[in-house]
Amino acid sequence: MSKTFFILFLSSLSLLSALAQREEFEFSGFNSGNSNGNIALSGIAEVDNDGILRLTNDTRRLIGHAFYRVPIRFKNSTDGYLFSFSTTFAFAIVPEYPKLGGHGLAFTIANSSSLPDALPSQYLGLLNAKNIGNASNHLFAVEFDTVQDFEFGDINDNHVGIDLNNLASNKSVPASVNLKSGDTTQVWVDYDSARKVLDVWLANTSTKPANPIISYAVDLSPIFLNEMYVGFSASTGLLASSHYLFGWNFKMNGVAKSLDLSSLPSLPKPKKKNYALLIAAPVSALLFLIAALATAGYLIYKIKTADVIEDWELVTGPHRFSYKELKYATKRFREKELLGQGGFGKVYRGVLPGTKEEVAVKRVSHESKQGLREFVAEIASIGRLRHRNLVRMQGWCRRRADLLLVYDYMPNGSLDKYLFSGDATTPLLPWSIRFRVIRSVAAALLYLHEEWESVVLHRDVKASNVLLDGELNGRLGDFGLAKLYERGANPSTTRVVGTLGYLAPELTRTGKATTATDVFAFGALVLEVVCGRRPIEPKALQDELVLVDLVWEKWTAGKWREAVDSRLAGEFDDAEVEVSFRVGMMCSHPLPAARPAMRDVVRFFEDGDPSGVPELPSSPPAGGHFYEVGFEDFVHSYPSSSFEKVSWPLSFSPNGGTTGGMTATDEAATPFVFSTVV
Ligand SMILES: *[C@@H]1O[C@H](CO)[C@@H](O)[C@H](O)[C@H]1NC(C)=O
Ligand SMILES: *[C@@H]1O[C@H](CO)[C@@H](O)[C@H](O)[C@H]1NC(C)=O
Ligand SMILES: *[C@@H]1O[C@H](CO)[C@@H](O)[C@H](O)[C@H]1NC(C)=O
Ligand SMILES: *[C@@H]1O[C@H](CO)[C@@H](O)[C@H](O)[C@H]1NC(C)=O
Ligand SMILES: *[C@@H]1O[C@H](CO)[C@@H](O)[C@H](O)[C@H]1NC(C)=O
Ligand SMILES: *[C@@H]1O[C@H](CO)[C@@H](O)[C@H](O)[C@H]1NC(C)=O
Ligand SMILES: CC(=O)N[C@H]1CO[C@H](CO)[C@@H](O)[C@@H]1O
Repeated sequence: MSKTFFILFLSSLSLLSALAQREEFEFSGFNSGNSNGNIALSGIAEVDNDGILRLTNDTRRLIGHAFYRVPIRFKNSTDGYLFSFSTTFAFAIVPEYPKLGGHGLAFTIANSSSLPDALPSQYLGLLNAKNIGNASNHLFAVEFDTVQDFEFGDINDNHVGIDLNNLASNKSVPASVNLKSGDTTQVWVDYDSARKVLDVWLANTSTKPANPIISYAVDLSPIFLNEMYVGFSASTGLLASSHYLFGWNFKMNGVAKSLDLSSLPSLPKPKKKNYALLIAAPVSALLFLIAALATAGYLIYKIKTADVIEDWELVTGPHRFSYKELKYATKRFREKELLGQGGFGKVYRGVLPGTKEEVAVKRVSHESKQGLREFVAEIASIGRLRHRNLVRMQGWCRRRADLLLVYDYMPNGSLDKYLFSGDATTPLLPWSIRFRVIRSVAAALLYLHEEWESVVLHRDVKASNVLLDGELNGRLGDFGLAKLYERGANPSTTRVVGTLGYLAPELTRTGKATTATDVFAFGALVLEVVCGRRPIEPKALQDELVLVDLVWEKWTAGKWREAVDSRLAGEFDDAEVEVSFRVGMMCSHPLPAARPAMRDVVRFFEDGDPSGVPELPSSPPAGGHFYEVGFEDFVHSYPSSSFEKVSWPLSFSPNGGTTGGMTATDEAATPFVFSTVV
């Protein structure tokens, strides 16, 4: 063989490989040996030592991008014909809170490998508010979205969507696996340019399922330029997840190879016992050990599954229920007994075996054993709170990571059902009852803040936490529970737990709940009850978005009657409504010091004289708005309370529908706990 020929042969080989590299690549893990510097990272994306590519961690409002460094030719430059392409990749989404994802990850093909103008949160690091839907974006994305964003018409909080120049998906379906599970998910995306069909498969295994979950007939030619960058984008918002990629294959004009999930790097799993030593041991010793282990294992099982009894619990005996008893009462936590579900857990109806008394049993899970233990210690005192306007906590039971709280059963459900359900079977609450409910909640808060032996903050005052008893008196439920969630597994972080619209502005900044933040939430509740509208109504016109602003406007224009719930048809007591408006506005003041104490609030209501309530300021305290700005960007993402269809904790869900995929309904299933690391 001549030397020249050999060199020619070599150079054509390298030419071929250069071509092939542009058209096909396979990464099993992303450490330098595998991806060889071919991945361009931007935002906070990084590759760790195990070769896992992390797009974002669980800090709020982050963006991470990872793109194949060189652009890929997608079109024949002669005739502009779009080629077929195929890709498969493996990812995992690990949310900060097990059930609340934030926000998601997208396989992306774009005219840029860094998307410099993109925003985090609901924009997924792909677009921004200005360029949404613009045909000059040339953006193709397959989104794996874990937040239901109403602005973009998301179908639920666990979906796969095809996005063309837009974040309102052109096609979307519920995901066939739980994207927030933290487990590795493999995705296959194929575009067949001859048939003009885009297919997407999804599985938590190495095997491609028989049927795609999306098969979408679409001509992608207008979206694609001749050369485009392929990669991934992920973002976090007020809620956050860590987004990981483990492997990625891509091929033009062919089918990308499936990934073998077992050969990819994986996230550290909780440690399992290592039995390797046992196998090496002599048979007799082995048998002996097995017997010993089995006994020990059984004992450990017995201990672990036993109800956890704290020392102090023995002292306050009567409040403790046995797990068995509650299991029997709720018919083994049967779905049929489910009253509702919220961010803190599910609520079941139960009938106590001895007394045949109806109770509501809330099942709370928490990631941190320590947090749970501390909280349980507090229940001992919270459980002693007694007031006619509080839902009585009868007792509790702790079993492993589960905490079961037993409350009085409230047959008439929660206040939000009456205010917003909009269905004909739910009676409209007349003004007299509304006023009574407001006053009872005020009395309950006064008791918690000032009348008990120590100050108890409620932290989550809102319509769905106000329950109605048989005589339609208001009773405040769920006191103190939010506190459990402010402590994460990591004690150095503070979380804000609450519901958007009821959260005082300083709370989102400082993360510190005070009596004034409870008062703020109470103010939002009062206005809500008077106006029959949620504190934040994303469906409303822009300037009617925030209820307190709307009321302020009507108030200063002297037209406050127009703000009263129109369904009352003018049947209300003028003085009572006026007092309620004044108190509601005062409590909603952006400055905590300007809000009244609950003692004053109760007095204003008792006097029933509008002139007894101090005059409101003549101009809105927060530059043109009553409510402080800065919330806009997540108002769109978390219209939490506005879509909350679940009356929780202790009430009937109006339609049996619950959040979190417990029952399949079309109802908007939005996380209604609004939480963040401050
Ligand atoms: C997440 O990444 C950001 C930016 O690199 C960093 O500031 C933050 O500390 C990280 N958060 C965690 C929880 O590691
Ligand atoms: C590009 O299009 C031209 C004209 O139709 C055709 O001759 C050529 O084979 C195409 N190239 C590829 C790579 O498909
Ligand atoms: C694609 O990006 C390049 C480089 O940023 C830019 O010059 C070009 O105008 C873009 N093309 C389109 C159609 O946006
Ligand atoms: C779309 O984007 C282009 C380029 O950024 C801009 O010139 C044009 O005005 C935008 N169109 C719309 C409707 O916003
Ligand atoms: C995708 O959806 C957007 C907005 O919903 C629409 O303007 C666009 O025409 C759709 N594209 C295709 C190819 O259907
Ligand atoms: C895979 O997903 C199915 C639901 O689609 C689930 O039942 C199963 O437990 C998952 N398997 C693993 C290993 O995560
Ligand atoms: C309005 C409403 O639902 N009222 C009910 C409240 O609960 C009592 C006792 O269960 C019922 O009799 C009422 O009809």
